[in-house]
Amino acid sequence: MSIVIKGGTVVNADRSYRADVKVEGETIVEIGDNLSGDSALDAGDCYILPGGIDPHTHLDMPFMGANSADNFESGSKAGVSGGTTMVVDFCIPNRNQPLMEALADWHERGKNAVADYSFHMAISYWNDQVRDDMEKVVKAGVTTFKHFMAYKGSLMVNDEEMFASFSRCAELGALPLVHAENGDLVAALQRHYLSKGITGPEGHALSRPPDVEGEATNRAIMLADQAGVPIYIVHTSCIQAHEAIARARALGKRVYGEPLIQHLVLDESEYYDKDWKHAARRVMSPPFRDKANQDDLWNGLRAGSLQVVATDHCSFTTKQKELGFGDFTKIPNGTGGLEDRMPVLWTHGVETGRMTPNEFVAVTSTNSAKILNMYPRKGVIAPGADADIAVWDPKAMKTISAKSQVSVIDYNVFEGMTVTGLPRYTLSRGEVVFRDGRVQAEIGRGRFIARQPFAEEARALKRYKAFTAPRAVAR
Ligand code: DUC
Ligand code: ZN
Ligand code: ZN
Ligand code: ZN
Repeated sequence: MSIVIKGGTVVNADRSYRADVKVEGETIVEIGDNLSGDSALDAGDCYILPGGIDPHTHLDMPFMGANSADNFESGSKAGVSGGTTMVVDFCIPNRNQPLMEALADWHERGKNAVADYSFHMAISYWNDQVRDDMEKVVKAGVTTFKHFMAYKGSLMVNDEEMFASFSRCAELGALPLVHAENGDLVAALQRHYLSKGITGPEGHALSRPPDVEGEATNRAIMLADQAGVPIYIVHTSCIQAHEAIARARALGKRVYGEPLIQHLVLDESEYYDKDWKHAARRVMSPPFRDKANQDDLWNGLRAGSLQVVATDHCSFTTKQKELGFGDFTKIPNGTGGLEDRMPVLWTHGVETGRMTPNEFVAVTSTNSAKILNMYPRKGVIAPGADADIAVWDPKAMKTISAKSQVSVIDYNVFEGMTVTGLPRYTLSRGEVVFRDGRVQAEIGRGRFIARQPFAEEARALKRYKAFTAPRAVAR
C-alpha cells in the first residue's frame, strides 16, 4: 500500500522545495514530481513537515501525590492532533527501585500509545547497583539519563551523585539531562514565603526566581565538563540559564538548551492577582518568567544557542491541583501543551517573523532527533526515514479551548488563544492518524524507539583523561 502526498512544499530544517512525497508501508520511499501510488492525500497550499518530536513529556507519571492525568493514549492522541508524532518520556524509578524494573513499568505504560515514543531514564539515587544497571539501560535503547537538581527529599540528587552519574554517562556514550534548579535554595525560599503567610500559587513563582535556575545550570555544566560529557539542560526558562549555556557553547562545549512553549508565550502575570484555580493550573517548574526572559529565549532559538522547543507535558486536573490549596508547595507541578506546541510556536514564531519555517522544523523535530540520536530515522522528510509527517496548513485557524482539546484535563493554559497553522493530516509511520480534525488510530499502534549510544567523536572533548565513574557516594 502506497500513499502519495501531492501538491505540497517539503520543509526540512535545511531547505524547502515543491515536491510530492511517496510513502510505502511505514517509510518514505520517494520524493519528486508527479509521483503516483495506491492513494493520494491533497497537500495543496500545505507544507510537508517532519512530524514533531516532543523531547520532554511526563505521561501517566506518579508525582507529588498525584498521577499525571494524560496517559500514553490521550497524550499521544493529543500529540498527533497537533502534528507531533513522537514523544520522549521520562522513566522515573522510585527511590531504590532497580532501573530495569522501572523501565519495565514504563514499557507497560507506553503500550496504549497511538504514535511512537522513547524514554529517558531518571537517576534519582546512586549506588553500585545503579552504576552497573546504567549499562543495561543503555543496551535496552535508553541512552539519555535525567538528573533532578530540585525536588529535595524525593527526586533530587546532590553534586557528588550527579558527578558520578555524569562520569558513568561518559563511559557509556550516554547523554545526561538535568532539571537545573537549586533544590536547597528552593526549599529555603519556600519556607521563607510560607512563614510570611504567602500560601497561594504566587509563592511558587517567588520561591523559584531565575537565579535559582541560573546557578544550577552553571553548576551542572561545570560538573559535566569535569566528567567530560556533553549535557542537555531541560526547560531553560531564563536569561541566567541561557547565558550559562551560550557561554559554554562559545567555549566549545557540547551543551544543549530546551525552552518550553509555555515559557515562550506565557508570563509570570499568570500567577499574580488571579483566582486560585487560574494560577494553580499554571504552576510548573520552572515557573513562567517576565517578558525580558521570554524575548531572550526567542533570541536563543534564532541564534542557535537554544536548540529545541518542548512541552514538559505533565497535566493535572483542577481537582489534583487542589492538593495544594493552602500550601503552594503541595500543588502538583505541571502543565499541558502537547497538542498546542506546534500551532502556538507557528503562530508566535513563524507568523510573527521571529523564525523561518525551516527553523520551526529544526526546533520542533530535527534538532531533537539529532541530539537524542534518532536521526535520520526521525526528524526529516527523506527517502528511508520513517513516514512521520505533518501535512501543515499554514492558513488553518482555531481558538484553543479545553472544550475541544484532546488532553483529558479540564482546562488549557492557552485557553482563548487563536492560532494560525494546524495539521491537515498527521501520518505516523505511514498511517494517517489525524484527518478532518479527528484522531483515528488504533490504541497500541505506537512503538518504542530504541536509541544507540553516541559515537565516540560526539562524546567528551578529548582534553580530559577518562574518569572511572565513582562508585557509591556518601549522602
Ligand atoms: N516540572 C514540572 O512542572 N512538572 C514535572 C516535573 C518538572 O520538573
Ligand atoms: Zn523538570
Ligand atoms: Zn482564570
Ligand atoms: Zn519534566
